[in-house]
Amino acid sequence: MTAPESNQSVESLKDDIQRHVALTLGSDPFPPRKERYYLGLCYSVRDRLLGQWLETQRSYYDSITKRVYYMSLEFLPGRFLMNYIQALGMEEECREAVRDFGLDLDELLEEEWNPGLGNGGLGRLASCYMDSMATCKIPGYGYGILYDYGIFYQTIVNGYQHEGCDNWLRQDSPWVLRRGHFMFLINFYGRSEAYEDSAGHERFRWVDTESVMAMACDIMVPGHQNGHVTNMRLWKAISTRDFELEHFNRGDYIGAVQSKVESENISKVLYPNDTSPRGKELRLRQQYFFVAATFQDILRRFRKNNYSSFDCFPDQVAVQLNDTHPAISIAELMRILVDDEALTWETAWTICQKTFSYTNHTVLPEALETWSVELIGRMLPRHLQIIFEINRRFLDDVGKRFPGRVDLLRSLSLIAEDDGKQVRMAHLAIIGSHTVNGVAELHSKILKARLFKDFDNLYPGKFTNVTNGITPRRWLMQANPALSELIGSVIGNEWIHDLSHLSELAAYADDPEFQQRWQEVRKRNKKLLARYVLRKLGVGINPATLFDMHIKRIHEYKRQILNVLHVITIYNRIRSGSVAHHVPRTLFFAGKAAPGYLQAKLIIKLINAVGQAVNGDPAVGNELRVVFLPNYCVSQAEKLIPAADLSEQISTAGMEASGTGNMKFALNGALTIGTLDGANIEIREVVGEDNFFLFGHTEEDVHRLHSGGYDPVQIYESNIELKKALDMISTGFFSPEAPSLFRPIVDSLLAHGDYYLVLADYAKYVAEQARVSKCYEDPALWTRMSILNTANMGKFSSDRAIMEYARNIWKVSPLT
Ligand code: Z15
Repeated sequence: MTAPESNQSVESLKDDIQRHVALTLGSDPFPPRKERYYLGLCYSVRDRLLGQWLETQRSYYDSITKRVYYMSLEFLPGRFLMNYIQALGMEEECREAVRDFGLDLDELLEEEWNPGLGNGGLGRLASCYMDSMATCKIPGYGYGILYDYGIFYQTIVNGYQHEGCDNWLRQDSPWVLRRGHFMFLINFYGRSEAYEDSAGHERFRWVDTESVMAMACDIMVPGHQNGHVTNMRLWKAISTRDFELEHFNRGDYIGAVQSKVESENISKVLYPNDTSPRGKELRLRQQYFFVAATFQDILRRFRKNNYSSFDCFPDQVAVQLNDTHPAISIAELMRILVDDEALTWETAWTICQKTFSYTNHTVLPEALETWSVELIGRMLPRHLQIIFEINRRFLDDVGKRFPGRVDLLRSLSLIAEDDGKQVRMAHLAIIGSHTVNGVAELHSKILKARLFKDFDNLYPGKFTNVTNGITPRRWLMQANPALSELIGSVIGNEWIHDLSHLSELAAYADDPEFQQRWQEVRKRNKKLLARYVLRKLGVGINPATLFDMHIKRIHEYKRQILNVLHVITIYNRIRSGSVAHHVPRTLFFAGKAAPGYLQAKLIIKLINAVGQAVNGDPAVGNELRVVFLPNYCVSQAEKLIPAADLSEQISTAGMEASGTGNMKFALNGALTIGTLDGANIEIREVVGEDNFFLFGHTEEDVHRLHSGGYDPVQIYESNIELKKALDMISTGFFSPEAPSLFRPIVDSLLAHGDYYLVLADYAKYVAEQARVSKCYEDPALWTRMSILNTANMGKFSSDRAIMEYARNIWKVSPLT
């Protein structure tokens, strides 16, 4: 595949770019203009992948193999162009081709808008998994929604987050292939009607529905230089003709257009809440819309192979539910099999359980999805009936196995009765699946021991773990070319498709010459980032300082506040001249807050206010700088992570299911300061205790403290530095114009019990940060630790994770 073919030459590439500029864009190729040539290059690269894509898709049909359907309401692929170029192995050719036109490839790449079709970790994980499915040649597809508006565009105005529209399709994307002929009808509302079939059996049908069409839009996901191109199919809502006609017939033209617009709203916008569903009707409509469209596509492919019976459906189809967002799939497949295909309930249920598997991504109680019975009953009346029937049979069974255990029935039921009747989507996903997995060892343990304990007792063996992973193609090769080259120069390039090869680097950890080259690369990355920050924010930062990064969604459980308290503490020490082992630091914060999450938005304001005070204080000089980078996204992460010295992974133990940013940092040679939470634990295990900065209460401690006896006020009273920092926040030191502005933050810590145990971990955190500084003062030690982090991160490749899913859950093997 890497053999130079004729269309891989620089000359053919140049011809194609100019041809596309002229004949696809209808633009004069002279003089070469950046935006036009960027698109010309996109189309030329796309041409070279399309053939491989068609061939891959054809090979699936020829071999009639079992396929995986990765269903996710979110994908965060990041920019495509470089990913496609490197997958084709054409980076040098592309550089040269555009250089001959007087252009710079790296500048062209910056023209591309990030497709923000996800919120954070969950969406990015889905994209890493697509990359690995393609690279490992696991036959399958990603399914989701093509939102017109992705995650909002964040700006910071006067220290506050402002949300803007992310109209990413404003310019037609060359990567989205619209399949206007692939349309499925999707129904909503109406009612379920009983009738008698010809054999005299009572059956049900869904009637008087409103409908909308789902149009397929495809995006290619190439494997790394293996000729395999996986498809990501995203649905877009298009109004139905019938729907319009009804109004037109009544002479109601405006009404017709209005209802058309309304139905197309389904795929209009991504909900911006990471880990906190809001129970909005349109969101449920999105979920069912994409589920119903995907199942019509799955059935279309299944039928094409002329199977005589549905019994072999699970031998052809594995459906992975990325969180509970697509969990209504279980009721949909039951409806199809029972109502449309006339299978018995028992047969249909067996097929369902053999088809689905479910990944849980959180144990935060507020994140567990429920939908009111009222809403489901109105929007999906037949599905509600099916859910009730699933529940009835399930509870019957539990009742027989555990007679008299009413408590058990209540805790396991699909229906929660506490605050109005609610359907618990996680329970539906668990009982409708053959396997349920958590995303890191600790997380999976918590699922079994706490959150879903009764289910685990009921179905021993159903719960399992697949620790998350990240793709080394994007997160090392593409994001960090300098480090990749250095690594390649000593151990070759096998690591790109087998990350365990990085372990060969360990032999060089103490080699002074290698250490020096390692430091040079890291220094260069830091300079590049400094230049970017200067360009974007007009703020000058010093690459000689320790780059300390806390970049992720803003959420109380991720404890950005703990970091801020440390910053204020250092600030106070500098001002009072009592700095022990201080190393000049630059603190980077980045991340979005859900627009309705007021506390998180106030945290952003506080970070910026502290930054303003610190950066503007002449007493601080170059000792400490705080920057908040607006609009964190995949391509910003690619710039930040390779320049980090220190990675902040400081969530309250037990609350971060896995984290994947933690893996990206360690892979790029940053050291982690972190709690025993999520995948941090496994990262520390492989990189070694000596190469990780650990602090804080354990998950068991947290559990105990939450059961009673925790007194944050007592900690506040007894720690002078902590008290001082909190008093400064609450009395307006950082907000002189509005002294009580940050009171809600201090109140959550002191008056409302400090649920996230910030105060409980403060002292240990500050002490461990001092150890960080001390290590940083010894470059040979730090560099050794850094190299050993990269060297030992092989386990965290998403290739490893995907192969575990394939072998243990999906039962599919790679194509040969
Ligand atoms: C999300 O990004 C995550 C969990 C969720 O329940 C939702 Cl709705 C969104 C994250 C976890 O917080 C993070 O720990 C994990 O690494 C990531 O999913 C991928 O599993």
